[in-house]
Amino acid sequence: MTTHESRPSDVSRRTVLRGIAMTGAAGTLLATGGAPLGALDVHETVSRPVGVGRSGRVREYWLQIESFRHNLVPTGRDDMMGAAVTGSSYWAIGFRAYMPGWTTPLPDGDDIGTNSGIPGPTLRAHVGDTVRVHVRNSDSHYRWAHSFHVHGWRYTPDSDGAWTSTTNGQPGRAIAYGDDYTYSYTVPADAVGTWPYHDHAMAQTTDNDPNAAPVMELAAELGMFGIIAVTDHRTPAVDREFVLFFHDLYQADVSELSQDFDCFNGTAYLGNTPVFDARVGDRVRWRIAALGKEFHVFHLHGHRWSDGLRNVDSQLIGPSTTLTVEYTEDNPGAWLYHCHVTDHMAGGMVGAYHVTN
Ligand SMILES: [Cu+2]
Repeated sequence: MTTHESRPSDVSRRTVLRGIAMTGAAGTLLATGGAPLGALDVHETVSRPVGVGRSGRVREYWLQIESFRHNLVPTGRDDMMGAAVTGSSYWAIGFRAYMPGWTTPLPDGDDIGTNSGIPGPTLRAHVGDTVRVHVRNSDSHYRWAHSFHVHGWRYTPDSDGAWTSTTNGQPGRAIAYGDDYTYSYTVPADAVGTWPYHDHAMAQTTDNDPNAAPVMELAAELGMFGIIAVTDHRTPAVDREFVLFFHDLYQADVSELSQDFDCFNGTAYLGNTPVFDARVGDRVRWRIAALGKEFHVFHLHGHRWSDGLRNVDSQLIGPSTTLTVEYTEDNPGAWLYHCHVTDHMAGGMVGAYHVTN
């Protein structure tokens, strides 16, 4: 039995953004047929339902940090307000997944998601696994030092990836441009769930002004983040798994932007943000995370789920916290998901969710 974890329906748009020619209708799983099965442990998850993987494996991820031009609003339109949006392109930085040795980028897949860089690839592990993440810094635009810092997995200080002035020079805390580093983790039983990962190196500024104050985790604001999904033998199999990252960019930090943008997965405004699809009867899971300095409310129209204590249709999420939302789909229609903080809705945090019979 094969269970699809996700169907990134925004795949076509995202691949166009990356300038990589790929064919396939929106809503279909792209490129899994061409995936290098067996070359990477991570691809074994493709053919297996979520939550029934073998444990005790060594999983290897090869991530490259890359800088690239990125447009947060590729249509130039806000379909909620019916308004034009300009000034939404900037120099982004993101993590992309590669074949071993960083030879070639991995294709988009239902395990890692769209390998566009924002968010970075979804990293999956099973309780009992050992994970090694090889990170190469190819940030050719900014040429900043970067790091890779995870939540959820267990690590020693050598794999913390957190820079301070007093830890300067310690392994993995600030990988210089052109260098690489390998981080190692174990996945204990209490790691089951959804976690973020992100850059945690020194503060930076995008301005050349030497008096500009450096911004903590500016590289994460520019796109260096992603989601970690940890399962065990009790994790229910699902038919759809959606990854949704809440994040914000500020004109004060990125001067070429025309305004602040409140984003889902590197895009802002209805018509640009991811379109998620499901069918009635599907078991659905959303893995949701946030970074930055805002508190958000994940709200999904036409649906309710349990937060563990009560039934809800809205849940609060703040910097570095996550939500794992699960339900059985029972309500067909064209729905909205959005942040219920009104300023954030107006800044682009609105998307579409389509349920068919
Ligand atoms: Cu919000």
